[in-house]
Amino acid sequence: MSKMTPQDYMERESRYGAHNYHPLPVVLERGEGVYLWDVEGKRYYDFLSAYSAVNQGHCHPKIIKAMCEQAQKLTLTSRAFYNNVLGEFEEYVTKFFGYDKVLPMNTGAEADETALKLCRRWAYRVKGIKDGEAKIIVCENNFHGRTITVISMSTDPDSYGGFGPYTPGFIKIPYNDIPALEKALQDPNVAGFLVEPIQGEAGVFVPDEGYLKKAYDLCKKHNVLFIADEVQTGIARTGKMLACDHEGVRPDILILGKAISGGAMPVSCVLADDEIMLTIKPGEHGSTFGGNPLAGKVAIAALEVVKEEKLAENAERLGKVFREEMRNIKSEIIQLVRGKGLLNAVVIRNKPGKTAWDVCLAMAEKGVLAKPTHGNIIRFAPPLVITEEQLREAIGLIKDAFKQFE
Ligand code: IF1
Repeated sequence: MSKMTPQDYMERESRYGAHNYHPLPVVLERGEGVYLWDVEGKRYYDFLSAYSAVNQGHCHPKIIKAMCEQAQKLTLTSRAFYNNVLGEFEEYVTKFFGYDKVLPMNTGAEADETALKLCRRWAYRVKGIKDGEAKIIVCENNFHGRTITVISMSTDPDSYGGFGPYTPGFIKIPYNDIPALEKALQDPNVAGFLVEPIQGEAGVFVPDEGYLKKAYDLCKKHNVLFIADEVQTGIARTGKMLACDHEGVRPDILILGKAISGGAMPVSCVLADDEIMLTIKPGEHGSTFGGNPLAGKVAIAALEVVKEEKLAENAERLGKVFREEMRNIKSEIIQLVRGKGLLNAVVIRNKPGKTAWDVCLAMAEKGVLAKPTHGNIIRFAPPLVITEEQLREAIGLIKDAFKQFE
């Protein structure tokens, strides 16, 4: 059998796999730290980090060691029985983020669904809203996952189109709009406000300074739960452990995923205090893999890495370097650069042959991987372990790619 070409890999995926993605034509085989190598041995800087799941860098030795050790002992018991790791993870993660309790799940969407169920249950059992009448406020251009209820909150036809009928009970308001939130909160049946502290998928929309705090205070005034989806913005990505930390906001329900496992395996969770968390009784929610021992050990290691390697501080410092350097690029196709920490985006003035996709292809050629969102926005999110030297080398390659479009 002759060696497979990249084309062979891509054609095999097309033949046997669903066509629910349109990847960049790069076939990756190995990752280490900020680097990825394709099947032909070409090295790339990873500037997507699997959509911020690999904040600790690819195959971090500490995380992989924890994973391998546990994998040889016990991977899954289900929650039908206790195990010796789940409690260790629960204690570690609740103390790490400062909440009474955690409900462990696997994917971000499952964690968002769990948060919605907790919010509705709290509405009926604690706030006293009539059963079945609870409403949850969400923002336009949100992204919280791909399940039917989650896309029922979406305003993006690519996310919700052709998948109806939809789950009722959501009020959609503009993002970063306090008066709109205040108006929506007049409805006594509102139980929660679900928001991304920065809208990642929408194109790294950073709200006005003070937006999160004002929103939080308004929710408290109306006895409404402030629910932060930090699946993408959490775990040091924006220069603080949580994006809400930039404004000193402590969400009533905190949703985490992605980098809580360092990208080694799917781990997500929801954190809340007892008044909210204990409204779900035994047998009323769960998941086969949620809280499995392997996930627990991996997540503890992944969170230890964030602290030990001061990833938030690194993201804060190098994010400023990145935005300054990108803003110095004189290019007619760069409309603006925005972001926080190492979650950044460049908005492209798409022209024929000079689209964000073309730029991403050119950057891949130069050895930097990033992918456009919404057609003209390129998200730049390298692993948070990146050094200044590596960042500056990558920026040089990015600048070279942009030069092709002058
Ligand atoms: C895809 C987007 C990013 C998320 C937030 C929950 C979830 C996500 C804030 C759900 C997931 C992923 C999903 C992935 C691509 C990626 C993505 F472009 F889709 F929107 F990052 F921006 N909350 N985001 O960002 O977590 O169930 O995927 O574990 O679906 O294409 P998940």
